[in-house]
Amino acid sequence: MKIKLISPKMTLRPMDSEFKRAMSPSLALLVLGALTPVEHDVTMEDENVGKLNLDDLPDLVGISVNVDTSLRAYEISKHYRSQGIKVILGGIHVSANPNEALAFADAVCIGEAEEIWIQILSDVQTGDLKQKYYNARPTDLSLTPIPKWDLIDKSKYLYTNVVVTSRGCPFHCEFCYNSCEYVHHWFRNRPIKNALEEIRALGTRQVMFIDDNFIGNIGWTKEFLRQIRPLNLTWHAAVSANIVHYPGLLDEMKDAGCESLFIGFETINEASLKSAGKHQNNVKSYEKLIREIHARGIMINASLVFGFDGDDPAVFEKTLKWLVKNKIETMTAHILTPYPGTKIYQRLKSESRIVDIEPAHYNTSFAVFSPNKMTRQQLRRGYLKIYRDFYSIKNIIKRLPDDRSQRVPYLLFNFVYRKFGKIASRIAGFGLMDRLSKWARRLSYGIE
Ligand code: B12
Ligand code: SF4
Repeated sequence: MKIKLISPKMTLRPMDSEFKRAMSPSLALLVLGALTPVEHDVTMEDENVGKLNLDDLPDLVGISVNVDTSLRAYEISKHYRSQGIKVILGGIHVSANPNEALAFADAVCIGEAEEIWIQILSDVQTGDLKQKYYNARPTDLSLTPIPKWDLIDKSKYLYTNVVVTSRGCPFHCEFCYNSCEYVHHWFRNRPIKNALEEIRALGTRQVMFIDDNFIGNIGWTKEFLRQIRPLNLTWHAAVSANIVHYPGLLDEMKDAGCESLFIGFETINEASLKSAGKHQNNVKSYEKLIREIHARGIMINASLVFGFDGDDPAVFEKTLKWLVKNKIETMTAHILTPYPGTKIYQRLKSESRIVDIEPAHYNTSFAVFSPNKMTRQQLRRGYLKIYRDFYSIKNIIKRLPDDRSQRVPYLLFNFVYRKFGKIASRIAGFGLMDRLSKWARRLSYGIE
């Protein structure tokens, strides 16, 4: 069979550049490619880095869908189905909202695909495609294959060194898709030897771990760190703020090559944290955590959310001061967004507070609900302003890391990716993305 896998074009927030779309290919589709038996002819097209060829006639089309790409995915699906081609949709948004998605496709995959993809392909071949595919148990992650990287043109992406070592998260914050009931979210790690094999196959010494929570099982993380140390990698990962209780783990991370950590601080407002059910975070220990991380020469990407029930318009100025004072190297901010299927969606819906249902607005840069202590306009304006202010030249200079070894990657990210990202990404174009990132790595860490 001819199988075509598609990643629909994502929406950009006002502060985003084409770098966002070219950041990395869909790992989900590369995994599906790897799961596909060799007798099939599998291809992948990513609308984020080029135009889709919609004139072809594959036997099966598979599309990976997030909430903000859902309308485009449904459009693409409609096009193929009008020609009698079978379309299956999967991914986070479809898994959380299978009935909605099924109205636009022949079949949907709810949750992980590893244990059901072969069955789906065989059902297409025998003309017996079911409407819903759902793996009743959490996937055994030893079955996750090495992604089929040769499906894509690597030159079009900034990062083709992304690795997942786990699925799920031990926590279930109200606003996160990990709060959805649809499928198994409990935390699982891959066998260490599989993750190591994947890293070696990448052929690079710089790796981005894109797990929800790299420290979901600290025993596993410690053993993994011990085993990657001899590889002399530099790497980046996302961890929960409870890492403050494990200073020894931070030492081991630095020894194993950690350069930066993405941390979901979410808010410096205690009442807001409580309202989000984020009990593992403690605002009082945030500054200690930052000191511990910086002391080890690791940079911080602070993830923040604005619009919690405890937030009023003063939250933006307070947070900006806090970020600058603590010399946070990079910030990723979001307007609280009730993704359909999450606990917060159910709550805000029951309170009749969801006022914008345009899926393309669910990319965390729109106030799609009525906030508690400010207007939607105040929330959006404050969010746009904190981005502008945080990445102003004055504040980039004020936040310059004390650790000299971090200054080059710091300046590259702040200026080339954020401040002048729109121009820089246009100059780089899609064909030069990998060269740009190799150049950045060489300048920052002396490796490719
Ligand atoms: C890497 C990543 C990114 C990368 C995306 C790179 C890319 N081209 O895909 C970047 C940094 C660019 C990014 C951007 C954004 N992201 Co993001 N991202 C992730 C992250 C951390 C990992 C995704 C991943 O690759 N997982 C590994 C793969 C193997 O697992 P998987 O996707 O679940 O796929 C499995 C199944 O779902 C299924 N499957 C998936 N697709 C398909 C398709 C078919 C046909 C089938 C059969 C099966 C199937 O099979 C796979 C194997 O089992 C997730 C968090 C997470 N844990 O999923 C957030 C996440 C997907 N992102 C999210 C968000 C909100 C965004 C942004 C809007 C953020 C922003 N404010 O700009 C943008 C928009 C992105 C977009 N529209 O696609 C949300 C999505 C919420 C939602 N309900 O849609 C998530 C869940 C994070 C979160 N906790 O909120 N992101
Ligand atoms: S700690 Fe992060 S990944 Fe885990 S449930 Fe909370 S927001 Fe989601």
